[in-house]
Amino acid sequence: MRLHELWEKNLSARNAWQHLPGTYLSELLASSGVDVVTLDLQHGMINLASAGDSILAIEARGAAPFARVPEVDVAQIGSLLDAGLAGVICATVESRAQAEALVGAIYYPPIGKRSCGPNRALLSFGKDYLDCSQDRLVSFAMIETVAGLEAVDEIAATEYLTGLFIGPGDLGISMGIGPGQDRSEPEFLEAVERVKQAARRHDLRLGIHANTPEYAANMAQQGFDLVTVCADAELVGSGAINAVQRFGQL
Ligand code: 3PY
Ligand code: MG
Repeated sequence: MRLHELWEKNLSARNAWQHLPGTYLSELLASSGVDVVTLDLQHGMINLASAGDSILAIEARGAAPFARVPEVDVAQIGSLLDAGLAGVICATVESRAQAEALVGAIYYPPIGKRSCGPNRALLSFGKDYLDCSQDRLVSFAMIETVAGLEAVDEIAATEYLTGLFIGPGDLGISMGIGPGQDRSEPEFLEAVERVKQAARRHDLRLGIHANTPEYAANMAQQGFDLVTVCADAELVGSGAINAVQRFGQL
């Protein structure tokens, strides 16, 4: 899979964020050249059945299907992975125990506790899926609260966790500097540095959400391995506003 090849070469992967359900939308995003499409099951309008369909569509267009989930729900994560999901980004991880639960939900024994029933994942990854899933499936713990920041070292020390993913909006709110993306407040950049250092110490991948490809590129240059370069709702919304403005007032 392209994602792991990029990471082996220490290149960053480009992520598209999908909030709205639909396989055609998934195909459009995955065909853009991004390496990952993340289905948002926390703040998006995508349910489990729709995510299953989108996983096929994303995979068919050569990108890796990821999902952002609101919490470690073993049943939900298991179903998504059995359908062929390649990576899980779990919101609001604030402790080592939560990070361990995440790893436990994704990987099979003896690493984790995932129940065996890979079904469609065998078609996505091949017959050796059970033996190789620990090398192929990606687990990101989102650091997006002060509590998560305080615990970032113990979270990063979780065995088999792939990486840390910063949620700038929630992190800013939790820090008392308000919501926002693509931020450059000194205290926010300090928090980013703290997450970066923890990831470096424990040899983890680093991800961050961004609202513009320029900010994402800047983060990629600073060593982030997974950066969001676009999101469906913003693309449609800003495209429509742009069209109306260009049409003008008759
Ligand atoms: C945040 O900015 O809080 C996020 O969760 C980004 O998706
Ligand atoms: Mg968030």
